[in-house]
Amino acid sequence: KTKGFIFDLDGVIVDTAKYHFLAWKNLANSLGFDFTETQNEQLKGVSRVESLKKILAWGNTTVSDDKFQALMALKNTEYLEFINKMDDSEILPDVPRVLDYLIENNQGVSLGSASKNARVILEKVNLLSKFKTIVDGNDVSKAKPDPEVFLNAAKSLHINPEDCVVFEDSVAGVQAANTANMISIGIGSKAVLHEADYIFNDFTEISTDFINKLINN
Ligand code: B16
Ligand code: MG
Repeated sequence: KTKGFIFDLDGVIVDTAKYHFLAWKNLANSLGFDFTETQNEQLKGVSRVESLKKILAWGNTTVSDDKFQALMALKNTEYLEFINKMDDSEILPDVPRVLDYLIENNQGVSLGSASKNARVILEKVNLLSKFKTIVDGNDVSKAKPDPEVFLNAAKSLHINPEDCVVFEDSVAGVQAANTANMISIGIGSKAVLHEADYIFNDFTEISTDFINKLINN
């Protein structure tokens, strides 16, 4: 049977979360405040606009619409400086093994990311060709935990949502997958991702047996 396997990007395929954090932190600092790594969890999987809204609220800061746009552009410029230095050494462990196994077994493989920079990142790490379809921040109007991104990915693969599996590192993304009626696989800590159907620290813990079960059940 052909199932759909939808991969989140940031935190699942590559650890760009650290670059988002650095760039947002610098932006907050330039506005005269700071935020913690615990607060940063709430930015994972969340769109650029929603991220900036949260950060400004943390700093009790309000800005005009023009300034808001300028701040987003500033953050993205700094973020892209980190992205431009990336190469395939930044792919998280065993991600290529799992991708290749799914492709060899004729499964539908799609990207479901909130990032508007998804394509450029996949190009930098040389994984663009592995994905049959890509749904990213340019294709959706509602941010995770809304299921739109994953439902669009299922549609792009011509596979029913119930036959899709989502790999996610964020709470918002796990919730989006659950709402979409997909199998949710959390990549990260059990304490954070407890709403997921299955949780692994990383892809090295995902066995061929486990993938076969997902394909065949
Ligand atoms: P950009 P994902 C998400 O990517 C990140 O987790 C989130 O922190 C970021 O704000 C969002 O992309 C938007 O990214 O500014 O590049 O459009 O985890 O959904 O792959
Ligand atoms: Mg993510």
